[in-house]
Amino acid sequence: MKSVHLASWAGLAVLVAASASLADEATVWIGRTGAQQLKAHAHFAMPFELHLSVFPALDGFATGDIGWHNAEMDEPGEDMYMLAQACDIRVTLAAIDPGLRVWFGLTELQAGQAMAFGSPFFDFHPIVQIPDHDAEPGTIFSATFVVQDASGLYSASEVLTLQFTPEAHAHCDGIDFNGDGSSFDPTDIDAFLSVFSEGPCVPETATCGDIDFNNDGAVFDPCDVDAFLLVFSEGPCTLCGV
Ligand SMILES: [Ca+2]
Ligand SMILES: [Ca+2]
Ligand SMILES: [Ca+2]
Repeated sequence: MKSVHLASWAGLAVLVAASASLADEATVWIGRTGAQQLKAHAHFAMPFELHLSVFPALDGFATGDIGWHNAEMDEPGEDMYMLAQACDIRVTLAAIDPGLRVWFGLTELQAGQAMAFGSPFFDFHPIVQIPDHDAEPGTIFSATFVVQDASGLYSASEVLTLQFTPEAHAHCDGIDFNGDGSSFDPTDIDAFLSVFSEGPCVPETATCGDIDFNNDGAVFDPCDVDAFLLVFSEGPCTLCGV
């Protein structure tokens, strides 16, 4: 089963790569300087926000949106030039923070391992993952990379540091609102609505949760009722039940 899941998210990553337009996608451009040194330039704002993972086999936050692409034009003003066809590009993961993962195909890269991009043209979309669903938005996770040329034509790049953070997202409480161990129980709806209207827990002897169900800090907010009812009907946790 696991291999089926892995294959399906690998396929999804390919789809992501195929559907994104180059003009506006997040890109790491790989070229060379006038002095024949490899150069990698990240063309996106950092820290790069990771969305909740859409990959069935990957927990937490993940993206395949960042394309690693050969430079497509010479830009003398940036000291950035296109690569020769003869080069053989490898990108080594030099270091990575705990809590961050980089997947190249089905392989989770370890520090010191390289992604083989080969000669231009290339456009690879390694998947970057923060597996901890509870990772705090704003926490920065870094990975550093070095670009090398196995053909020996170009010298190694300087270290490229990429920073990632989990996006702000709704994180709902459990729907066993009265804490009796029974979920998907209409009594929990009664209990939630009762406490929401400043009434007692249902049953009164139970200990109910707090009414900031979506944990956005706002209480006595109808959005918490909507979010509760949506999660109760097996929908996703959203900030306002939509
Ligand atoms: Ca319950
Ligand atoms: Ca809460
Ligand atoms: Ca709330």
